[in-house]
Order: sequence, then structure tokens, then C-alpha cells
Amino acid sequence: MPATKFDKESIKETIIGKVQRYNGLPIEEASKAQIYRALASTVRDQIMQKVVTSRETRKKAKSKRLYYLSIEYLMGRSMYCNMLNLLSTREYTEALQELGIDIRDVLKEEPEPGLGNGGLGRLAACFLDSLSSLDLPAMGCTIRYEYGLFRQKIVDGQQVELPDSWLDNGNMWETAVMEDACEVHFGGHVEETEVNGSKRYFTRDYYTVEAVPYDMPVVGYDAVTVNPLRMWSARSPKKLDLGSFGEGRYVQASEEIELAEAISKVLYPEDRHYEGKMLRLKQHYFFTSASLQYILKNYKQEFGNDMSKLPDKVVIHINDTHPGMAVPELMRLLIDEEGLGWDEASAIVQKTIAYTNHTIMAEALEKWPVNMVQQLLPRCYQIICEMNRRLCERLWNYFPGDWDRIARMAIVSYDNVHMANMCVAMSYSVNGVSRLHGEILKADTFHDFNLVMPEKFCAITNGITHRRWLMNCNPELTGLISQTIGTDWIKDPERLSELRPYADDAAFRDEFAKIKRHNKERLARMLKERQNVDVDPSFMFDVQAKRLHEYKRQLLNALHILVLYNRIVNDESFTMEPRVFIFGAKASPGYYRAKQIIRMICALSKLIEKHPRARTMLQVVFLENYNVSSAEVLIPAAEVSEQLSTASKEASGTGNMKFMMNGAVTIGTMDGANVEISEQVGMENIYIFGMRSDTVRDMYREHTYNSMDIYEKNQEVRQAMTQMIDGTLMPENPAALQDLYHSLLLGDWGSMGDNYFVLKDFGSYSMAQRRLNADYANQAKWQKMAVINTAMSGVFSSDRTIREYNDRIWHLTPLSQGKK
Ligand code: 26W
Repeated sequence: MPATKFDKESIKETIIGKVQRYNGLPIEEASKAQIYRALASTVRDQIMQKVVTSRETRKKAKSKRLYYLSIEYLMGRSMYCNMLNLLSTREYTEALQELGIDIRDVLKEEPEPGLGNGGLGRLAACFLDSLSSLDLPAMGCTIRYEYGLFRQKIVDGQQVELPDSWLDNGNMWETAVMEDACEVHFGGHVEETEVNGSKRYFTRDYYTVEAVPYDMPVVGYDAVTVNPLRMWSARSPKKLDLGSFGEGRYVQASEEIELAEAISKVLYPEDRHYEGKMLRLKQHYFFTSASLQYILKNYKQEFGNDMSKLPDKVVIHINDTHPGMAVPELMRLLIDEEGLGWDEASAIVQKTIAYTNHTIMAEALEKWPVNMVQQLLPRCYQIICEMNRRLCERLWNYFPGDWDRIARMAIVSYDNVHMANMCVAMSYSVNGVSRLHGEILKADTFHDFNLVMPEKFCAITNGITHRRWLMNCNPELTGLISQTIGTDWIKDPERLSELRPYADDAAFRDEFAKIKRHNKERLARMLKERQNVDVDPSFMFDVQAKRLHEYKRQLLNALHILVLYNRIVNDESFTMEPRVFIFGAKASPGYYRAKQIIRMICALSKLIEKHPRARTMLQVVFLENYNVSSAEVLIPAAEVSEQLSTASKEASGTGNMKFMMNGAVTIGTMDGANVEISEQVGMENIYIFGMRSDTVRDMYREHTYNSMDIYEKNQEVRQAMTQMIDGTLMPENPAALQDLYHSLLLGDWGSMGDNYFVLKDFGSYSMAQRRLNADYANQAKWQKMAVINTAMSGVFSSDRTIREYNDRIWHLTPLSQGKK
């Protein structure tokens, strides 16, 4: 078969041909969905040609390969980014144009794979894009959830969750790889026997779930490499046997099948509270075990049976502790299946697995009840206990008699398996996701481990792919940048800093501002179309978009808006720069307080709308169903980026980087990567407010904070809070926000209240907002800040992040450069 060419003419021909063959239709009569499939299949053909070269190059080079295990991969739509990375956007756009089709209409037909909650999952997706673009050999491993994160609707001012059945019309990008299907075993009991004088362990009476991999190709930008994202789907090995109908066993048989398939049914929507749910543990082990079996199978095929070389050819990176069962599972495979001794196996594991921590929030640190692990994974549990015994023995030498400390560091203690401790003890590298987060890990979370094994710890600041988060979502700005400084920044994003001098160039700033205005208009159109909301593009666009969490303090933003409203209403001469506050946030379905905050934001929106003067300068919009696709419209339109987390709580944040790159100015705390953003742009180009992380930690330790003091002293705060419960905000149901109100004054379980220092930081936040408002009135000054933000965002490209991981942790060799 001749190689397909991908110039404009052949793209046209191919699409017409595919529509004819698949649908029996002339292109003029094809629906958007049919054209989408023909187009996707054309792009896929182009990718598949590269897949072959990519695999051959990797095999020939005998390259070391990274396996990035993550329970979430929040990929977003693929079509346009694929074209972009194939350097073909122009050809495709023009080809469709000549067929009378607007490419943007077709792109919207792609279902979005929302296989993640937020930052952790999106980071994994950005990493894959950068890995391929830097020609580093890798495979992403995750679960092929039938249902991704729920779709959010706002009904009567409250969040309603709907299922996200993204696979309904098939997934154009995936291919099932039946050859790599394998079995994952659960339950049963372990038998110990002697074989040729050595102990062997067999699990009996287990039940089997089949793991079937589906691969999705991730193309690098102008690169040789196409790395697969491998998504494991669960299937019962039992087939419905018709005979069982007659015997009345049909129901039982189909129930068993359903139970097995439940494993890859749905993504858990929680990213806050760890909950010891059996199904969750099954999910974690399921995709971890399947991935590890594949890793060893592939290693043996390529490099033979000598397991001692595994660390030279394989690195397994676990994205938080969710795939942490990789530790006992790799031990199990090496000992039980490959016949290695404990010490040998343990040495290999400790040279092969690396771990990233993404949160210091104690309630999110995973621990599994011992009896659950024992019941579901009996052999892994034995291994965990033995690792624990050896670890405690070692710790005893460091801290003789210090039982408290040893119990805190143990893998098994107080009837729980502590995943983070296991991951730290058994991996060769532990990293935080921003400089500050890395410091906190060493000083607090893993303080004791840092005394024993300091060489393991490092911090690597997160990043975002500038291909999706600038080139794909903001083509106009991309064009202006390339016109101004050339195109070298695309492969070397830190060269975006060459834009900095243009911050002082009035003509450039005007161009920059014009593009922002276009992007605001685009968002306004989307809001009109999707929610029938009118926003005025001449207003300042102020955005807080991220998961809803108390620590992220959407409530601080909301309270401040209420205070602004009161200033307008109480004082006829008060004016401000007209501003629309846009929120995008999903709350965990079971997180009551988060849902109340959404309710408050929606109520606030209604209250302001009703007031004829307030609405001339103030508006609140809640953007429904915030996801990757809507982020791609929202972020380029933002002028202000709200990053309000209580200092020390946000490990890094990555939304902050996306906004900055698109020229929004940050108002934020000295938390996570905000600290590094402030260093890049300089304190004069960011609005920093609030307590610093060390003060926050002291306050938690010393219990010195009493929010009531602020409530009593600050009249504006008191008025706004009162309006939460006196029927101003909630005329139909004045009591609805009572719990939220109380949470700011009285804590849970008798603690002081206002756990995240909303009231404490309010004054400082309000002052920063005043400065911001005044600066916005001076558009020359504002646009200069905006340009500087874009110019200094290059270090936050995930290309820099991946290079750092590679230099410090993975040590992969790029597949030959030059060959395309
Ligand atoms: C067990 C429940 C659960 C599930 C997921 C707890 C915690 C998580 C994740 C670790 C939450 C998460 O997404 N963390 C975010 O990771 C981003 C990428 O590193 C950081 O930028 C964010 O600051 C961090 O909150």
C-alpha cells in the first residue's frame, strides 16, 4: 500500500472517500458526526504511520522506557492537538474549508475523555504530550473508565450530577490490543510449599478479572515519537452460557460478569477525602497489576530473562500513591513468578519505582484497612507485612526506643496500610510538585523519612504543555508571538521571554489587548449559547476555575464580591471598574460544604442581577461543567486569575500557569507554584496577599486564631456574613447557607472555626483587589503586566518539567533526533 500523503488535496480526497465508504453518502449529505469520524480516521492514519517508525526506533535503540502509572489521565479532546503536533493544522483547516466545512464545528463533535478529577490527572496528560514531544520513550497506564467525571448541571442554583458516557459513539483514537490482555487475580488464600528446598507461595481459590488494554497514541510535536496511553478495561472471563438459562443460573452468571466489569465502570469523583472503598482498591490494583505484568512481559521479550537489568531498562513512575500497590506487586512478580530471592527483588524494586506526592492534606493521604487488603490481595498483604517488618527493624537502629516515631513511619500501623510510607520507603525517588511543596514534604509530611533517607527527596515544579494551553487554545496570540519573536520559542518555550521588551511597546500592547478582547468575545458567545447568559466583553474578566475545595477558598472570592455589592448599594457615589467574576468548579457529589459554596455563588449572581445599579459594574457567572474543552475557551479570555488557596495547602496548582501563559494577571497567595510565578514576573506584576505558609503552620500548631475577633471588628465582613443567613442571599430559603456561615465561626469537633483562614486573609485580599482595580483603570499599565506574564511563563512549560524529571529521576535517552 502506498504511503498516504497528507497535503490538502489528499486530505480532501481521503475524507470524501471515507464518508462514502463508511456511510454511503456524498460529503454534502454527511452529518457533522460522520465528518468528524472520517476526519479523525484520516488523522489516525497519519499517526499510525509514525507509530511504526517510533516503535522500531525504540526497539532498535534498546531504549530504557518510562511507565507513568496514574489512576487519572484528563486528556481532553485530541483532534486539534494531534493535527498541531503533526504540523498539519493549516492543511486540514483549508481542506475542510474547501469542502465547505468549518473545522471548528467538526472539532466540537469529539467526545471529551474526562478521565480525571483535576490537577493530578491533567498533569499526567500534559506529561505525555511533553514526553512524546521530547522524543522520550514512555507509556502512560491507566483505567479505561466507561464513565468519566460526572457532567455538571446547575438546576435552581445547585449542582446536579449527570453521567458522562463518553464512549457511547465509540472512541476514534483507541485500538484494542488483545495480544496483551492478561488476568488479574483477587481474593483467595496463600499456600506455602517447599519446592527444591526453597519456599514457594501459591494463591488458591482466587477469582479472575480479565484486563484488556486499549491504546491511544500521543504524538509528539514535530517528533519521531508516538507514545501510547494504555487504558485497561475490565472484563469477566466468564461467558454467559446459554445452558444456565434453563437451570435458572442466568441471573447469577450475569451478576458475576457485572461485578467484574464494575471495576472499569466509573471514575471516582473524589479528590479530597480518601475513602476506604473496596471497589476503589480493586481499581487501583487492577490497573497496576495489569501494567506490571505487561512491563515484565515486554522487558523479557526485548531484553531476556535477567531481571537484574530491569532498572536499566524500565522506570515505573507512580503518580501519587494510587498505583502504590506497584511496590508489593512487583515484589510478588519477581519472587513468585520469576523466582528471585527477597533481597534481590527488593533491590530491583528500589531502583525501579519513583513516586510523586501531590498533596499534604492529611485527609487525602491514602491508607487501607488491613483486613481489606488481606482479603482482596492476600499475597501482596504478606509482602507488605514483610516489608514493614524490615523497615521497622531498620528504623529501630536509627531511632532506638522511639516507638511513636517508628509507628508514624511504619507501612502497617493501627490496622492500616499507609501507602505514602510504603512508597517513600520502597522507591528511589520521592518528589514534590513545586519548590514550596518540596520543602514542606521534607519539613513536615515526610520529616522523619528525610532524616533517614534524605537523598531520595527532591522538588520538581509542575508544568503545562504550551502546545495545548497556548498554541491550540489561543491561536491568535500564538500568531502574534511568532510574528514578533519568530517561532523558536515553540521548541524552546523559555524563549518566550524575548517578548518581555515588547511590554514597553505601545503598538504591541494594543495588538495583545485586541486579541484578549477577541477571546473575551468568544467566551461571551459560548456563555450565551450554552447557558443563555449575557456578558459584556468590555467588563474585566476575572476567573476562578478549579475543583471546589474549602482550601482553594472560592468562599473568600464570593464573600469579597458580596462586600463589593454592599459598597455599591450602600454608597451611591461608589464606582469600580466593571467586572464579571466567572467561576468554574465541580464539587464532589458527597462534599456538602463545597456544594453549598456553589449555591452561594449562584445566589450571589441572582442578587446582583436584580439590582439595577450593581449590575452596571458587577456580575457573577457560574460556568457549568468546567472541563478541559471549556477551559480552552475560558482561560484565553481571562484577565485576572484567582489563586486563593490557604498558604501551604496547594501543592502546586497548574491552572495558575495556564492563565499566566495566556496573559492573565494573578491575584494569589504565596502558595504552591504561585511563589515561583511571583519570582518570574516580579512582585510588581502580580497581586500577592495573605499569610505566608510558615505563619499558617504556626497558627495551626498554636491554635492562636479566633475568627470571631475578625467578625466582631470588621463591619464589612460581618454584614456580608449576616446576609448569608438573613434572607438577603437566599430569600426563598434563608437557612440554606447556615452551615457555611457557622463553619466560618465555629469549627468542627470544637476547633476554632474558619479552618482555612478566610476571614483572617479577607482584609489583605480586599486591599489587593483595590490595587488591582486601580491598576486596571490604567490600561497601559495593565496590558504591560499582562504581556510580562505571558513572556515569563516559559519555565512553566511541562517540557521544562519533563527535562528535569529526566535529568534527575528517569535518565531516558531521547529517540534519535532528526529522523522524522
Ligand atoms: C484518595 C482521594 C484523592 C484523589 C486524588 C486524594 C487526592 C487526589 C489528588 C492527589 C488531588 C490532586 O489532584 N492534587 C493536585 O495535583 C496537582 C498536580 O500536581 C497540583 O498542582 C495541585 O496543587 C494538587 O492539589
